Amino acid sequence: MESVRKIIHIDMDAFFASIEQRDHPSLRGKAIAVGSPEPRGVVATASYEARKWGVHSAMPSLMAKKKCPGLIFVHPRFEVYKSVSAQIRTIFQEYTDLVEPLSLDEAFLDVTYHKKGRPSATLIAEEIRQRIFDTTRLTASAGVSYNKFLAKVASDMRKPNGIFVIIPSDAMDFLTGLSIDRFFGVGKVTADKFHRMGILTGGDLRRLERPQLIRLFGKTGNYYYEIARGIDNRPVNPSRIRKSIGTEETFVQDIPDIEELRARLQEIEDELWIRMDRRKAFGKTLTLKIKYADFEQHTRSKTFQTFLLKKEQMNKAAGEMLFDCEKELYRGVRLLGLTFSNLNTEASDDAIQLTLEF
Ligand code: TTP
Ligand code: MG
Repeated sequence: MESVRKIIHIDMDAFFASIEQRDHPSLRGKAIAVGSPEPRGVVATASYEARKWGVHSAMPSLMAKKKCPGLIFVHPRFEVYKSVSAQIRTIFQEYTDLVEPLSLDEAFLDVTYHKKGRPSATLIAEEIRQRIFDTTRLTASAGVSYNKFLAKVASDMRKPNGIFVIIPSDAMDFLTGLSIDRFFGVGKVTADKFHRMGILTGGDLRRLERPQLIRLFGKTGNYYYEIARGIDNRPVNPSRIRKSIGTEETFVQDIPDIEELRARLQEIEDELWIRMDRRKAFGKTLTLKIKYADFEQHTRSKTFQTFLLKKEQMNKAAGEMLFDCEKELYRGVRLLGLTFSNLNTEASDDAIQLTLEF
């Protein structure tokens, strides 16, 4: 029999906002947004008091202010957020070396074999939450299960300051009733597609066969098939946070024609946008890679002041970069690739400057 793993997902509650409320007692109990109140600014995160009014991450500041007239905007202090992030990671490391951070405020821990000799993963998760609170005066929520997918979904179920455990024998029932929007790895684009097909819950998803899902979603169809059944064998990978997200395609035959290349680039753009969406990521730098028939490779990059929040912005930039290479394309193109870097999920100082264009 395969051994069952024990995975914990820890996610800090309203991370930036809670830190601001901790450090500025006058903000406690108030509806606050971390971000810039400028017309083009967006909310990085909102306190739970503000969320009651419908304010949430990535919402344009103007809209947030309309929804919650008393909303207080607070400027971000990245150095502080990073140092709290380091504090919680030090705590995680005391329990296991298998720690995979997903962003500043969340991580997976594989505690199947761990350093402390505690009898259960749930006890470890509770102990970690307590340790985080004692050290930082901030609350975290935890999900505990036998794989990453379920642990991640679970950590959202009792937020804030809660813990939720999914044992193997409960997983199917849990997933049957779970809204498809809450599935980790299903972004807004895919959720909308599922909705249009009448798939609203895990139970609905489970009615689709594997070949059908692969036809609809490519390789990711396998992932959807498996998570609907509570299967996720991805290991907790203690490498660092992803710095870029990209996709590329090698063509069966070299393509010398700009119109055809444009069409192929569009497919790559669609795929990249889905990948970004799945991880709730936005990027500032877009890189186009072109490999010619003779294997010579060129890249072109464009970096923007603010995150590209709209697909049309990405399409436009990618199209322009391809057009810049027009004179070379007659050589025949073997491969096209498109990558986003400078991601908001990274710990960069400008992660906050998610700014919308109107
Ligand atoms: P999240 O864990 O997604 O959100 P949160 O910790 O604020 O709230 P929750 O209680 O629901 O976990 O993100 C962690 C931090 O990352 C968040 O405090 C601010 C930042 N962030 C952005 O800057 N932009 C974004 O779009 C999102 C989603 C988060
Ligand atoms: Mg969080």
